[in-house]
Amino acid sequence: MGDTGPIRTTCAYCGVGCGITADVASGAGREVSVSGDTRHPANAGRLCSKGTHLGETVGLEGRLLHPRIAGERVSWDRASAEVAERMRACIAQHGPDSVAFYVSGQLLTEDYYAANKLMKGFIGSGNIDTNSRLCMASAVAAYNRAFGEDVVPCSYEDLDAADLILLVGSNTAWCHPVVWQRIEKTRARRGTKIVVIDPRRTETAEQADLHVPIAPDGDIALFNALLARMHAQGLVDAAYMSAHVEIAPDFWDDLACDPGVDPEIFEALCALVAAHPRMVTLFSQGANQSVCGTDKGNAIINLHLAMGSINWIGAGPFSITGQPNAMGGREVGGLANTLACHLGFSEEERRAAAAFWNAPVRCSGPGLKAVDLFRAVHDGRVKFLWVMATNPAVSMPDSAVVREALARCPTVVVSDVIADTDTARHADILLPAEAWGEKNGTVTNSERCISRQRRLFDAPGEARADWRIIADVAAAMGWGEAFAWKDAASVFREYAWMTGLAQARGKCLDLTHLGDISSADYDALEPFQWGGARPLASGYPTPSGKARMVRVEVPERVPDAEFPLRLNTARYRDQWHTMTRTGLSPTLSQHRPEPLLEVHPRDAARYGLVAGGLARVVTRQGRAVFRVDVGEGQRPGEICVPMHWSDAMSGEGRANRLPGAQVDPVSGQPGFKNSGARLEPVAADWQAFLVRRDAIAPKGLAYWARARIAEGWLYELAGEGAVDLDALLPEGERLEVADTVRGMRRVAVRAGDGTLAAAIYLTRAGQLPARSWVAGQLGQDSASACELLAGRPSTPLPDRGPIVCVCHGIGANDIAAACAGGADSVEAVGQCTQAGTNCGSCRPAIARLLETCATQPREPAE
Ligand SMILES: Nc1nc2c(c(=O)[nH]1)N[C@H]1C(S)=C(S)[C@@H](COP(=O)(O)OP(=O)(O)OC[C@H]3O[C@@H](n4cnc5c(=O)[nH]c(N)nc54)[C@H](O)[C@@H]3O)O[C@H]1N2
Ligand SMILES: Nc1nc2c(c(=O)[nH]1)N[C@H]1C(S)=C(S)[C@@H](COP(=O)(O)OP(=O)(O)OC[C@H]3O[C@@H](n4cnc5c(=O)[nH]c(N)nc54)[C@H](O)[C@@H]3O)O[C@H]1N2
Ligand code: SF4
Ligand SMILES: [Mo]
Repeated sequence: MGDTGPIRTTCAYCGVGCGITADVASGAGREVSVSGDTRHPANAGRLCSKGTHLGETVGLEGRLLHPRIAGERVSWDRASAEVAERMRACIAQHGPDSVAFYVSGQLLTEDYYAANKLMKGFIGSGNIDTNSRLCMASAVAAYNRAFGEDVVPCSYEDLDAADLILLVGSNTAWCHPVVWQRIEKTRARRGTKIVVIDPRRTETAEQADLHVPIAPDGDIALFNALLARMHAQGLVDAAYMSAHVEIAPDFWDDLACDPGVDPEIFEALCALVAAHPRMVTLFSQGANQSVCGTDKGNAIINLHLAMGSINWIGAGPFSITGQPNAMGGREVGGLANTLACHLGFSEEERRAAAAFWNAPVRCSGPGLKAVDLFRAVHDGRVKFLWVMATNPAVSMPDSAVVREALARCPTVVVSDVIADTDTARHADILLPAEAWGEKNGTVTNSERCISRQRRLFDAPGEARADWRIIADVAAAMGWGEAFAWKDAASVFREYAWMTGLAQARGKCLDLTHLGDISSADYDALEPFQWGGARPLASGYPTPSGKARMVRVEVPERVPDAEFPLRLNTARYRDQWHTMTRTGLSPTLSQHRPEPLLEVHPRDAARYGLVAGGLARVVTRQGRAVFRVDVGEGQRPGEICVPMHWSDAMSGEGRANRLPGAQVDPVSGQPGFKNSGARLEPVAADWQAFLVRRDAIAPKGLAYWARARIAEGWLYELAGEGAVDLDALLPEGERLEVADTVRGMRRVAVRAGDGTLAAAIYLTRAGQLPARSWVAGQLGQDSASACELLAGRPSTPLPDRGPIVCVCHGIGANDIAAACAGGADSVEAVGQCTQAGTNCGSCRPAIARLLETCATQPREPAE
């Protein structure tokens, strides 16, 4: 695109919605250097590790560049016509509800609007749902129940002003790192207290003033008990309640219950809440992803309403969103249970939408929610499924059924940026979409701030904007006039006008002032918050104008003798979901190169697991294999695995083989974080690691997982019996050593030009060399045969240990050395080693290492 100067855009990843300043190198390449946008209100210049390393994931590796039907490259005209034709035939034969779209909070608002309009306006079905169902649906339902509209009543500035911040089911330091840094700053400035309510001792929990290690789904008991205590102590805000809150007369009866946590911890929590009405509760997946997630949301909101801790600076119940545009999807109405723009499905609302769109809007009510939608695909009620910007074969619960559904469905269309995803493997028709850095439009972050994502590079191959892909199909269906937008700005203007329908019905959502925005002004649009900082301060959008306190009951706990452990699933700091993009970054892949099973020492002993060995998790739905990580961070009886690894990235490390499809009855959100499970050790009589230039999927092993390194891939492997090296190594000149007594084998393969093409290090009993030096030799020709087979340079390098600071490549051993040398704070470690001085995402990890060092006896001085 030539030398355009820095471009201001928004991060591709989480719902913090950080602004980015992107410097695109001139020339035809796709080089970009990324820094935080100091003028963006979400981050004021900060970026976390994922944002900082975005530049590593904009290459064309793995990209889907052309439309394909049954694997064959076709023209766009042919592809759009085929999608339209199959959809038309399906509707004609089986009715509109036999087609469905499954979309994503990673679409831009303009894409989302187009998809929703096509389905609900023209096709005539409510069957469009989104991965936000797996993410925010419970929070949406809780807000709707309490406020009469899906409105987040808080802003990030509340985090700057709060005296107390409760983090409920949120590993903020890893999943919303820039928000976390903001919270830490507030604490440093004004002594804000931080409470983390999470069964696991995460890096966030370690930094808290109080960690409340509740039982899985113990939130309702905790919040009900807390609220009952505040009521008993006369701390509810009677004046606020009588003016602004509807409450059933018997609400307080029998509310008090066992909080389910250590009495001392409960007393400490009560004291903090009693003393600090200027309190924000930030809640995330530990609250939402539960079969009682909506009730958890309302339990949290109840506390804020009762204490009057809402609608003033520094106070409120704040559901923090996950995806960059989860909020935009909620606003345009992309969930199956909204029609569009915060409208429901009443006759009157449907008529209004029909008039606005000049469309029939025949859908009579809400469509199928994600889990039900895939059930309907599975049992043949839905026969045409179009998946956009999400990877349900990996991210949906009970994925064996989801995969079977995809395999059975007569037509699966997938719009993605990557060619080989687990979901794309099931597609009949693949449509190449523009990726981050190419697409152009708007996103809304957690605090309702709308910002622009701007194009940095030309779209590669034939990739198109998602909204345009949809519009082209609509045109091929004969609805071209209603989808004749010439650019993203035109889509945005139409959407902005449509919010007038919400505004006219007393809702807060209103963007009509942008209905006539010129394309130039749209291009220059500065980030802005719809609804202002506190949109509910002037009244609640319910018929009475009051908020509602919803009585929620403590769920019963049913023990399961066959699957006695509780399985939790969570995220890693430097990976994004199903790893289709972050999995391509060598830097980001260092933090957790493998999927770990976190288990308490007591359970490890009980099930015969050893640290660093392998374990199989078994549930009613399936089984999966992980590397064992023994630690006190898990409560006894509970285990945790990461959600990220797919079949493309590992042998059996895909977490969603495990959870069942139980959902919250109100929101339809699955309970990903609390499934019955048991453990088995995995017997492997050899283990190995392999580096090679290309991606392979080894067969017949007990375990494998791959991680990106600079010049290729690093594979961890384990298996039983004989090893078929030919299946693992490419052709080339082989250097080999073997020690049959010790069961050691090492083979290095050199390409014709003398560079290292692959190397495998295998052992049946002993240790393997450090990965980092070997990984660095791939594609190089400087190491001698001796060095390659030894797996280390002739002049040994210090072993840095597991990499903690990915920006500067600083390992745990470097930090331990700094600590032994007298560095006693995160800052001091930064001064000695540089660790933690760039993006800061690893600061909690450094703090943890400092604590371990401090409790270990110092080596006597020499
Ligand atoms: N690095 C990274 N950041 C991300 C993402 C990513 O993939 N990687 N994804 C983004 C998206 S889409 C989302 S939705 C967010 C999610 O952000 P988070 O919600 O912070 O992420 P999770 O790790 O899924 O879950 C948070 C915590 O909930 C805890 N938990 C489990 N069960 C319970 C319970 O019953 N009660 C309570 N109180 N806590 C419980 C878990 O132990 C876990 O530590 O992250 C966003 N940011
Ligand atoms: N066990 C377990 N499962 C979970 C969760 C959990 O905590 N535990 N969390 C759930 C949550 S909160 C979420 S949000 C989901 C996320 O799950 P997914 O949405 O399935 O995860 P992603 O890997 O983000 O998938 C996005 C896909 O869209 C593609 N893509 C990226 N950008 C674009 C674009 O602009 N256009 C198009 N067309 N495609 C694009 C990517 O290549 C990728 O294939 O996972 C859910 N699943
Ligand atoms: S916190 Fe990190 S991942 Fe989230 S938007 Fe900011 S830079 Fe991107
Ligand atoms: Mo999410």
